[in-house]
Amino acid sequence: METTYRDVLAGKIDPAGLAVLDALGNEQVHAFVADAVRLCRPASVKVCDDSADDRAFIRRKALENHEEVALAADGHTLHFDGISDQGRDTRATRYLLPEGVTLGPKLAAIDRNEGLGEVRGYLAGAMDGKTMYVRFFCLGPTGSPFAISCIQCTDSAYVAHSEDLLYRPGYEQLKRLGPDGPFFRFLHSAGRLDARRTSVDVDKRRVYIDILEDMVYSVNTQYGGNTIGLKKLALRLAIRKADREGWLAEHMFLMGVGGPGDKRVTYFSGAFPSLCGKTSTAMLPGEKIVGDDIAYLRVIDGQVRAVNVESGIFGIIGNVNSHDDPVIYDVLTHPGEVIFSNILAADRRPYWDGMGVEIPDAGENFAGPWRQGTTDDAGEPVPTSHPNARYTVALQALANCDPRLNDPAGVPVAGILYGGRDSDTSVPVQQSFDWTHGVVTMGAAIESESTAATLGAAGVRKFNMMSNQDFLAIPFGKYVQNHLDFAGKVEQPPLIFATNYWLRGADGQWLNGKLDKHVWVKWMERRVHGEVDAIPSPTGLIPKFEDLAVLFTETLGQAYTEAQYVEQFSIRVAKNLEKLDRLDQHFGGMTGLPAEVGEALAAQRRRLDDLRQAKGDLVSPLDL
Ligand code: SPV
Ligand code: MN
Repeated sequence: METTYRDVLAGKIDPAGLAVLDALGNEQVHAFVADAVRLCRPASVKVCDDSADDRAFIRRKALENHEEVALAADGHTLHFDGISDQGRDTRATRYLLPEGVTLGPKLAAIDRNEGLGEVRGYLAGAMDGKTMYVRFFCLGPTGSPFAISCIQCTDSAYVAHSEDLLYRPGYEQLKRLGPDGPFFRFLHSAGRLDARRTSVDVDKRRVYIDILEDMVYSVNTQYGGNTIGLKKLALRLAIRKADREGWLAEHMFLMGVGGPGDKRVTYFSGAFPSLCGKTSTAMLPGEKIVGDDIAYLRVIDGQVRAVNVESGIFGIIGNVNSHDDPVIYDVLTHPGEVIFSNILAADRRPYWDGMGVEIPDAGENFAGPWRQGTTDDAGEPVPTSHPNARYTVALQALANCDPRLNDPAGVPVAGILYGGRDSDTSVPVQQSFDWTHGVVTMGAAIESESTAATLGAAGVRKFNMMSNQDFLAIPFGKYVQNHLDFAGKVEQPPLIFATNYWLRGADGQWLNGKLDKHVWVKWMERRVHGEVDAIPSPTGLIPKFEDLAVLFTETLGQAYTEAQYVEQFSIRVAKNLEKLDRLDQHFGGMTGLPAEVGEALAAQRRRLDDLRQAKGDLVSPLDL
């Protein structure tokens, strides 16, 4: 006789949990949960609905399981990931490739049957003696055309707890969808744990994406980027769904920028590779944050609208201090629900590098017991906190959270920022001539320069298409085509801007202050409303000096000189031509790129060549 999901769950789940599952009346859910139980063999199964009780249960379990420890402030907890489990593992992350499907040469894939055998082999019996938590969440606001239902099965109460802070509850929504309600599914096990409750078998860490089943497997890891199903694992599935349905799933923040006298709010989305200023832009003091990491964009009634997929922040904590990041610092230093990860705890208080307070002599951090001067196996000093140490909070805890965070219709997107990082090529801010020019020369051409502190050799430049390249689940050429097509359906597509906060002068000093980005954002807001003019340059439309002078005074209370303007906004013609050479090489390695890419780059080259002939390698904005 065939075994039913009830047979599989018998003895592992209480009647209340069974009733929660039954009430969905969705056989696909039953099949998914039963398969996870049969494979991972947990000792018990806890099915949670959207109730406050179940959320409290998960928080308690994270402490009881010692996956988190309570810190002194009410609601603060600390979680450690293993010393070699501190980031997204791009090498162990692969698409399970079904026969006859091609994803292009750039995407890491493994034959589906082979990959399933491997990852399901690691998951077999992985929850022995543990509880499996079954959670329902929603990507995007519930009851919205953007919404995607999700189910997470995990043996980590830390993962389940993080998701409570980062996502909207999704049980009732899935129930409303009825017997055929579709959903993304995520199965995770942290695997064997050591005394610190961190994953032991990280050499067998795998994140495998099954595009046939809209499912992601994750095993032998705890770090959020590898385990929190709804974050980067779902983004990969969403990119494919968006491709099928004609919308965009992007690695973007969403923010509301105030207009003159704060009488209007204009919404922008922005894609930046890490360490290029993404969070600090989304968190600019006085503006409103909708989201800091992932946005879905759709054309609704002829207008581009977007939602934050998430409702919380999993943010880098390094260098968060009361001076530069007052809003988030305040949340991290007052009672309220916060999960700290991979920082230093001393006397049950959290400390991290760049916090702006005195660091105690000793405590425990991501690497174990720690003292000032502790070195690792290679003799290198162990930092106070890991460079990728993070905080997890709900957006509602932030004083600057936008009131439209949960609006089912999303917010209208008036502008899109693409932020790169280079010391010598791109002006601090410019606007594209049109949608295609922006998609090709700004979005698809985001380039960032590594910094000595984080990525080894300084000054190594890397392209990162729309800063979404790590998560692309369709061929690169198709992805660019989708962007080009997206705005074809709208009368007034969002304006596209490129930023570069990282220019240096001949003496090696930064050319811009940390808060200058606030002026650039205000300038974009004025551009959207046609209130300031711009100067055409070969690479885009740049601000006029007199507008920036006014905005520097209004926004930062600072004077801005013509000499500063000239140094920052001169067109570095030779350097821009070098970037085009690098881009030609980069795109040359891709197949199926739309013809517009080559055309837009060729036109940019012609404009730069013409300017070089007429005025040389470096041209002042006053000479354009
Ligand atoms: C990023 O690396 O872009 C993050 C953190 O937002 S992770 O969850 O690891 O993706
Ligand atoms: Mn991210």
